[in-house]
Order: sequence, then C-alpha cells, then structure tokens
Amino acid sequence: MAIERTFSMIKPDATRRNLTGKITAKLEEAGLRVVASKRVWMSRAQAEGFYAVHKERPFFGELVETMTAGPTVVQVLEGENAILKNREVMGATNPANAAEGTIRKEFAVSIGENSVHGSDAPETAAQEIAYWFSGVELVG
Ligand code: YYY
Ligand code: MG
Repeated sequence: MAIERTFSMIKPDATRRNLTGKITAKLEEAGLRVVASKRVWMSRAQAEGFYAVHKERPFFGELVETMTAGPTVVQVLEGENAILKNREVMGATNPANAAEGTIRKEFAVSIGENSVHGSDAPETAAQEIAYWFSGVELVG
C-alpha cells in the first residue's frame, strides 16, 4: 500500500473544548503522522470556498457559521492508506452513527459540530491540502 497524504481539520467545536491534543493523539495512534499543522480562524470567504461543493445543500449556511465561530487546526496527515484510515478513525458524519472508539463517537457534539474534517478521496485530498498549505509548509 502506498504512502498517502490527506487533509484534516480540528473544527472550532473541538478547539473550543481544548481537544486539539486528544484528537491529534488518536490520529497518531492510528498510524498517521502530522507533516503540517497550523491554527487558523477562517474567514467567511475561506469557509465558503473550502466547502463550495456543499453550497446548494440546506445546511450550508449553518456549516459556514460553525466553521467561522472560532479557530480551526488544519493539518496534513501522512501514512499508509492515509485517506481511508483517517475517515475510519474520524467515524461517521453523524456522531449518533459513529462506531465505538472513533473521534466523532468520543468527542462530537452533533452532526453540525462533529469535531473533525477529513478528505474523502485522492483528488479532494490534493485540492484541500493546496487550499491551506504551500509546498514549503509540508515537512515529511
Ligand atoms: O465528510 P463529512 O464531514 O463526514 O460529511 P459531508 O457530507 O462532507 O458534510 C460536510 C459537513 O457538513 C459535515 O461534517 C457536517 C455538515 N453537515 C451538516 O451539518 N448536516 C448534514 N446533514 C450533513 C453535513
Ligand atoms: Mg466530506
């Protein structure tokens, strides 16, 4: 299995509750390595651009509100099968459906405040990494 990179965010509901370290530890325990990380308080335009794929969805306005409500930690994770592995350790979008031991099961508040984001495919991982990081910020 090839070494991959994926994009991850620790969302404002989690930074507010001081969970950055606990969530990062779960990612590391799953075999993922943080190769870039920074804290950003995203603007409305940045949030709308990042989640543009969802702009016609009924929850879009609320999504932009929650993502701009406080600081986020944006990260690039590296490891074997990193995209799928990160999705597994995150758990289902709705924490009510998330499996035991997953980040969303343990920490998420609701479907809207679900603590983490992770890329869903190689193409989106590449786009999302490039949206937040320049090449010199990725230190493998
Ligand atoms: O990739 P993932 O975060 O698990 O879910 P998406 O379907 O891509 O939705 C992005 C984001 O939007 C989700 O993490 C919370 C929010 N959301 C929502 O508030 N209500 C929904 N019914 C679906 C998604
Ligand atoms: Mg998604």
